[in-house]
Amino acid sequence: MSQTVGKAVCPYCGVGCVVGAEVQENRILRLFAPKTDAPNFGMLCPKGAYLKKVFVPERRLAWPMIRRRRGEPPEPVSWTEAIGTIAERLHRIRREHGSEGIAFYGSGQLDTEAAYLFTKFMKGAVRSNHMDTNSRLCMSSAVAAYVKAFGADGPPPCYEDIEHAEVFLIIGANMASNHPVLFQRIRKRRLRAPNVRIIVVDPRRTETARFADVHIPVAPGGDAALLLLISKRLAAAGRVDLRFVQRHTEGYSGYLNYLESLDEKELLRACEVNPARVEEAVELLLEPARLLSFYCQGINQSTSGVEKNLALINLHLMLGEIGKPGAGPFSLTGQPNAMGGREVGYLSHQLPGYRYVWDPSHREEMEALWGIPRGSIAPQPGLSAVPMFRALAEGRIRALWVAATNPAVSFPDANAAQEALRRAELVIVQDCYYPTETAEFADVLLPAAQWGEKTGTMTDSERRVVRSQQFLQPPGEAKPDWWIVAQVARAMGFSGFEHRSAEEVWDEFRTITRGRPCDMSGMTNERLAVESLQWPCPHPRHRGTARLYTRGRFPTPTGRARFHLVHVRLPAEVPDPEYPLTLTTGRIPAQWHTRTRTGNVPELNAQAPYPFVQVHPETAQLFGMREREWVYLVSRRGRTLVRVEITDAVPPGVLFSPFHWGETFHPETNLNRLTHTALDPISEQPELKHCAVRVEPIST
Ligand SMILES: Nc1nc2c(c(=O)[nH]1)N[C@H]1C(S)=C(S)[C@@H](COP(=O)(O)OP(=O)(O)OC[C@H]3O[C@@H](n4cnc5c(=O)[nH]c(N)nc54)[C@H](O)[C@@H]3O)O[C@H]1N2
Ligand SMILES: Nc1nc2c(c(=O)[nH]1)N[C@H]1C(S)=C(S)[C@@H](COP(=O)(O)OP(=O)(O)OC[C@H]3O[C@@H](n4cnc5c(=O)[nH]c(N)nc54)[C@H](O)[C@@H]3O)O[C@H]1N2
Ligand code: SF4
Ligand SMILES: [Mo]
Repeated sequence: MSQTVGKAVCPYCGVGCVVGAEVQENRILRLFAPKTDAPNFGMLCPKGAYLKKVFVPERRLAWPMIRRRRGEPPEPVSWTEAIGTIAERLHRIRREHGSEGIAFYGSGQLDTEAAYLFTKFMKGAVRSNHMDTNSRLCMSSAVAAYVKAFGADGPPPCYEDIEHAEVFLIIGANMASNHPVLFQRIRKRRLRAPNVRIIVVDPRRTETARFADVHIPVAPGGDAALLLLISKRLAAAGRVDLRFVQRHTEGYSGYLNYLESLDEKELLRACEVNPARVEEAVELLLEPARLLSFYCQGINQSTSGVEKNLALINLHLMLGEIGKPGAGPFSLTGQPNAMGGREVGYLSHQLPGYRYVWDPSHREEMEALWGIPRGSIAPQPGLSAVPMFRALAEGRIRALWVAATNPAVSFPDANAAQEALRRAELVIVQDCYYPTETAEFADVLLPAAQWGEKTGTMTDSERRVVRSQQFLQPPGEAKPDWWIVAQVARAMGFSGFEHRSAEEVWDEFRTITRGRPCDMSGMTNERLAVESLQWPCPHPRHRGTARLYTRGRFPTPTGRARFHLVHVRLPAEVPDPEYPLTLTTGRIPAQWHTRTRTGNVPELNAQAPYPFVQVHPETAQLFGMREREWVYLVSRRGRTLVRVEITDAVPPGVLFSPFHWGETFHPETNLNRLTHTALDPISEQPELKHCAVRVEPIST
């Protein structure tokens, strides 16, 4: 039997490692990391290395299914029936409630082809801007801050900057756990260049923090105060790149006045940090050195996430540490195609190619490109994720199509999210696994081909666009996501969805980016078949762009980057006598989100078998908690079961628990029953990182 070799981007984190597979008779014989392929050059972390084990036939959603009556199990149907039912019911809802009765909630795990066609379907054909994704819970604050400061989204640096950086500032990111292959590059850099220094800002002493020269255990939510304090000290010491500031930025003098007006003691109190640690960080930054910052959910998932991002960007602008090798503020993307989703404009205020629904010229351009009548695209942004679920609960939105995400577990205030799904008139769930917690609420289930089973394109954290080739046949009737949405669109009578392959979808999308900041028009299918490229890449002979803003010109009206004033704000919910502890949430190395995939891999489950909570010894003593005991964590909104792990890696009064285990693990586990839906006012990203809780024994 002939053996073939295929390559596909790892379906987990935004590092975007390329994984090779030797395949025979539709089975993977061996996985490997190709030595010459960027960005991982032969490296994989355990999640990527165990991908062979995720093909568990009995856990796959392999046929379309319809649930005839709520409360009864769904039954397999043909694609014709599933698509016909969806088309008919969506048409009816549109007739009775208007286009705005229909919403879509997607994911950074869809490939670009699928995310683009869903955007075209919702915003161009259905004409509802109620389209949002789990990226709202993930990076919307980072996106908003990049746009505010630089005029456009997109991380300016690239991975290779790791090999040029002299000081790393890793803030609100546990890279050793969540971007492990990239962190491996930082480790190597540190070991090879003894002058390199690493500062880690995280309330917990994580694996990442253990590798740091300076670990600053900031109080949960205290990052803006800390960054302002560091910036104030550096400005006072004259450590400002005045040439850069004067030539390439605006708003500095106002910012400097503001920094000078701040009271150091108040800032210290707000971030609750030992002054000696701040001093150490300032010392490391005093001498000019290439500064590369990595950041993620510890500063994004906050009611002042945009401001925290801006505080960090201000620091880079002040030091002139951007647009040159080894420098820049690098927002890490979480999911493999979160960046691609940004490019196709899948958030409720966006259109493809970094265009916006509120800009009349952008709407007109898209209407012309899509060949739809002028005025088709609604001018108001749709509802973002949290308000969308609220509208669903209140009956203002009637139908929700969910693809490649499991909001019953990953959404803040999961009780309320589940109630919204329960109240919906129509829920469509498109996934590759079954059962999932969200599938329990589905009226129609659509089986998606998964990693290795389809051809598609994704963009990683460094703007690198990588093509994955199909090397396995999907099980049963499972189909690529782009095919599914195209079929539904056609069944509804919309034109512009006649594509016959992922390549045809890509060709349409890439031309739409022409002239835009994320220009990918030079990335032809022929090129992507043999190489990966970083945007902008504006013509077929262009070699792609490793770094943005190397000439100090920014896509703002004046060409300058902008300083913004940043305020110190408390998290929305802080401890009180009834709920005396701060809960922060996140991830661990061996599990991926809601475990639909990693939960099938024995080797990964063995490393992380149960939901747990990290508790400081003093807190454990105060509240009578014992090691390995099962307890309830309780907030104003709900409760969940966790096992106690006593460790001084968390500060007193702060608990940490990962959100990986939902109700399919145990009916009483789902950490997001505790979290709340307070939003950042600019990005509308929810504050998943902080809520107030208490601990209860399981006997009550
Ligand atoms: N193994 C694994 N890897 C993953 C994922 C996964 O599920 N599993 N998910 C992927 C996705 S989608 C994403 S978005 C990324 C997320 O990657 P990260 O952002 O690194 O992940 P988190 O664990 O959510 O949060 C990071 C850290 O923020 C800290 N933190 C909490 N509150 C604060 C605060 O107020 N300030 C600061 N400075 N830090 C704080 C937490 O202690 C935690 O260590 O990971 C990606 N990689
Ligand atoms: N408390 C708390 N909650 C959080 C976070 C936190 O830090 N703390 N982080 C938030 C963040 S940053 C994120 S990104 C979200 C992640 O949360 P989710 O998006 O819910 O995470 P997953 O479990 O990865 O869900 C992806 C689903 O898509 C399916 N899937 C995988 N590949 C494909 C595909 O190719 N096609 C289709 N159709 N389906 C596919 C999987 O089987 C799975 O059911 O969680 C958010 N929730
Ligand atoms: S580092 Fe991320 S992309 Fe690379 S193998 Fe691990 S999970 Fe996959
Ligand atoms: Mo994420």
